[in-house]
Amino acid sequence: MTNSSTLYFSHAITRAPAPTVTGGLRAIDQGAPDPALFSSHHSAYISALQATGAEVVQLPALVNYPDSVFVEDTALCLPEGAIVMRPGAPSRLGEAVEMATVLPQYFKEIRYITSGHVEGGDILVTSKEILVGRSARTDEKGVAALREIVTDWGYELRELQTPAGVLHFKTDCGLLDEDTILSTQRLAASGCFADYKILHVAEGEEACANAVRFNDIILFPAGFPKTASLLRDHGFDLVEIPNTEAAKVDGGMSCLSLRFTKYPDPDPDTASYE
Ligand code: CIR
Repeated sequence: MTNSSTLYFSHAITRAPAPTVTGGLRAIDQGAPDPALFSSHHSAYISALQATGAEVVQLPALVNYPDSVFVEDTALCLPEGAIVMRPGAPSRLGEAVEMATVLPQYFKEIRYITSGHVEGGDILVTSKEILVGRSARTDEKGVAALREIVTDWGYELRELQTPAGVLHFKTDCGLLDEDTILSTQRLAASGCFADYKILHVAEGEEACANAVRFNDIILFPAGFPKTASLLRDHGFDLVEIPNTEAAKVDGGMSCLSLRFTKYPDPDPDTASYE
């Protein structure tokens, strides 16, 4: 196993879907998710993470926060430390506060976005840079605050635009390996991935772009056969997870976890994960 912090992880944090997920935010109402079915999909997701050898932290449901199963939006996890986000959706601000109480067990340094708004779904970390899409949830001030922190840690941050009407930058893309990004046509057409190899999701299968590389597998939503075949033809090991319920509240594979490596050594520059 290589030591790439963008592909390989020792840990993931998840949170059980609350029964109140039925009231989760959504752009278009396609009916409420079924909480029991959502829980069974969530269990399949956790099992897939665990099967890679990772330790999965399973936080309890937060009934006061209907969208709290989508933990990705609350923090950005990097080898240097964790950054607590400031979600642009007012109903989700408290989720970040809750996550801030958990992160110190896993990170030696915690920083906070204290002005503007950023949601983790708008951030794609690659081996070269951190891409951040401005969106209805992530604004100029928030990106500036994030830039200050990650620049301090030695990263390049590139600010982009999430396509109009798309919830998050990563709604439309996902990292497959060091150099390859799965993207919708509408996002890739902006030229934002010119330095990467791009695999396009099949026409009509835009909803599967939010796939996640986690150790040697790609977590991929079930029901998108053309794109699944394309990825398998390129040698990727897909684990298909049912996602019908999360999709009703605009959630996908990346949203359901925070992924990181917990370094036994307090200095991430000298620590390694095999
Ligand atoms: C929301 O609108 O905030 C939630 N219903 C869905 C969040 C999905 N999160 C993500 O893409 N990172």
